[in-house]
Amino acid sequence: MTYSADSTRFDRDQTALDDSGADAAPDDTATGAYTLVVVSNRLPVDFEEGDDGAATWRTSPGGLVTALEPLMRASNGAWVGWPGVADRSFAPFDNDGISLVPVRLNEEDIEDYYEGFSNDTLWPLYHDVIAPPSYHRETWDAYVRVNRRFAAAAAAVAAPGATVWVHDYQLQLVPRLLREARPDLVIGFFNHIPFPPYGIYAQLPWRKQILHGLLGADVIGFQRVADAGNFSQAVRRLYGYATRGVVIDVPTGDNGQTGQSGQTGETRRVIAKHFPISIDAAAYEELARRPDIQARARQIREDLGNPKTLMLGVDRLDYTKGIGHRIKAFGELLADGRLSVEDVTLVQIASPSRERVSTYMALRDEIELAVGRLNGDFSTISHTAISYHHHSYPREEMVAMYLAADVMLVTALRDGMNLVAKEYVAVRFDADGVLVLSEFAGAADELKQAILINPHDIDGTKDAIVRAVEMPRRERARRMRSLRRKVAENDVAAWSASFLRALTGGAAVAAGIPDDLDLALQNLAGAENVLIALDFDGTLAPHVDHPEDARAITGTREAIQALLDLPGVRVAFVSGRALVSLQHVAQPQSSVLLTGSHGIEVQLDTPEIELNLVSSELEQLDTLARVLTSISGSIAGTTIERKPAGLALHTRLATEKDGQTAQREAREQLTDQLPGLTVREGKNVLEFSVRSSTKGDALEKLREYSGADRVFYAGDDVTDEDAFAALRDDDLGLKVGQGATLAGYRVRSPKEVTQVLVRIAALRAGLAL
Ligand code: GDG
Repeated sequence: MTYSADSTRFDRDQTALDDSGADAAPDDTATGAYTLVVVSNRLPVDFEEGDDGAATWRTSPGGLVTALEPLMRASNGAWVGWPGVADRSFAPFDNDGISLVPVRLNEEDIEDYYEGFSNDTLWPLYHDVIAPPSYHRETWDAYVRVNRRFAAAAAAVAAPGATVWVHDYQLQLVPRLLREARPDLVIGFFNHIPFPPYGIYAQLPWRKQILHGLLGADVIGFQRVADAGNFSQAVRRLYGYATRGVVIDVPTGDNGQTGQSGQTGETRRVIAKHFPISIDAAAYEELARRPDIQARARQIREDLGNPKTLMLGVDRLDYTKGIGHRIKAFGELLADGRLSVEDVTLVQIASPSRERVSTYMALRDEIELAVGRLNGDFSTISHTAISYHHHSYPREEMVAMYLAADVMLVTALRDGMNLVAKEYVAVRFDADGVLVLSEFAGAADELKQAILINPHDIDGTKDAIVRAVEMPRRERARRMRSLRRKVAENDVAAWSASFLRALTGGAAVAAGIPDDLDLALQNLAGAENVLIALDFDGTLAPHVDHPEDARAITGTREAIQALLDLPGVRVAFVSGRALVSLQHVAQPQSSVLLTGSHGIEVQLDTPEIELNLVSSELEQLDTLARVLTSISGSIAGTTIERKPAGLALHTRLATEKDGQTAQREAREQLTDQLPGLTVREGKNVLEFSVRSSTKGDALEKLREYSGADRVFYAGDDVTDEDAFAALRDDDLGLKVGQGATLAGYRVRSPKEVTQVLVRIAALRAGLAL
């Protein structure tokens, strides 16, 4: 098999994937049998060599295993990963009811793929270059080689049509490699660490190959909204693909080299969205309620001399965690006399990590020097300022420490999520303890009742620590209760379920209204003010060959009228069509609120269509018109069409060569002059828009305008995913038909949608049907 360093593609004349890890390849009995395959760098087990040289395996109880275990068992799942020991081959085996498929890594792979490219290039780059990333072509080659081996192992065990869920930055090429080898698979990817802003990501010499690799997935999950946004921006900047909210249109013919689609103009829809990871909150609480663990927590405090305040930091010894900043702030507080070593002790667990990477060796020296200095300056014979531990502890001991700690310090400079913050909250069933949390940790998006800090601001961090130490019991309890609700509602099972729901979502959809949907409708119908927002094509009206012929199915109009007749109900249509066209086909009653062109056009209880472009957008529109008019004036057969917030360049009547030239010219000049422009590619048409509005934006506007406290949204298309993404916990999303979705419910066709509308009206009117 041949491979070129600047491409992630397979050589097509070979049938097998990479066989350099053939000794790790699964045996025949396992091949192609699994309907759910998880792929991660490490298997969820630790290897131990018995005296007789035989392998024994101990489950490493990570959150991911806990979350996926029941699913894996129920759905015939396999886990593909490295068993954590170099140069050893193992046949696939069963551990605790899960099939494990080991991938072999030799010493060189570990050095170059894992310690090199993953941990010395991607890790610092993705964490905002807190440490300088290294860029070496040999380690990139190793990354590609090992990614191919993981993809080969996954492809070999996945059943036809199986779902494969790939995890984390070590395996970003796997989605594309898998798609090329096995187009039948449904492929998801989750990035556990941040995705950096374009200005930083752009440093990576292999930035296009990585994006191309990831875009092989159907759903790409991130921790934070901002991470997904950074990713979509990188895709726009480097490939020029159309992105709308969470949806990216990836041309199917693009080989990743040019960013241009093939001849067909066909695209594949990829969803890039945040799915914040969590923990098994109930399991942590259960441990915390154990009397022996509570006794241990008391013992810990006693052993430390019963300080008034015990502060705790728990981190892998990593430069992203801001351990140095924490120690500096604590040291200054002791020096200023705002805290005293008699009253306050900081316990710092720094679990050993990546000890062969030189940046980590230097970090350890730096931290241990700082701890030593601080203790030398401030500790007394009876009181130690920092109780520092460079080891790993069993989970029970961690829980006892969380229970013992009055203040938990999470001061990460950049962190995908930070599970320690969530674990601390889950453990504190006593509704006590204060969490000081860096706003640069993903957890800060959800845990807003923590004391949020910017760890670079040492004075601010010091003030936050003092505030935490002095916080009255009532405030502590109020904040902790609210934090606990967040973590309990969104535990790791909810996380994996929502990711997999978005990824797989329904094969054949049965006719009728399913029971769980009916229950949700009953719940919704009780809301004070409710907004019923509906996509039109494919949702109320079946798809037809000529868009102007689309009509809602019989009974829809009456159902909508019944809703309009009720107090506290507003009905809206949310369409991708231009409003004039929507009015033509839908012929809505006058009190129906209308939004068209994916939210660019709005008509709310007035005869006028609003199109509120701001002045910078009007200027862009002028530039756009100037560039396209000049291109179409000089290339025969090309025409331009004005759209509500943009222009389209049509090349249908031009020769193929002229058409391509016109499109290339337009792209090049406009990328240069208007980098923020949204581009959508269709068959023989290139559409540019100065506003990247989505149906999600439309829905937000309608929610605000109608003052609704609950929203119902029904849609069938991938552009409706933006609207589903904008729904809140109490809202109800209804997907019509098959395909990946973020909606909570699904029905088969417009016929069921009309039945649902009739049902809502009846429930609301107090009539049981
Ligand atoms: C990556 C992302 C994201 C630590 N020391 C011990 C120990 N731990 C456990 C903690 C926690 C886990 O390790 C660390 O998770 P974090 O989320 O804090 O950080 P990373 O390892 O950097 O994880 C991160 C995560 O992936 C998940 O997506 O949140 O942002 O960087 O569970 O409790 N556990 C035990 N002994 C120790 O000494 N038993």
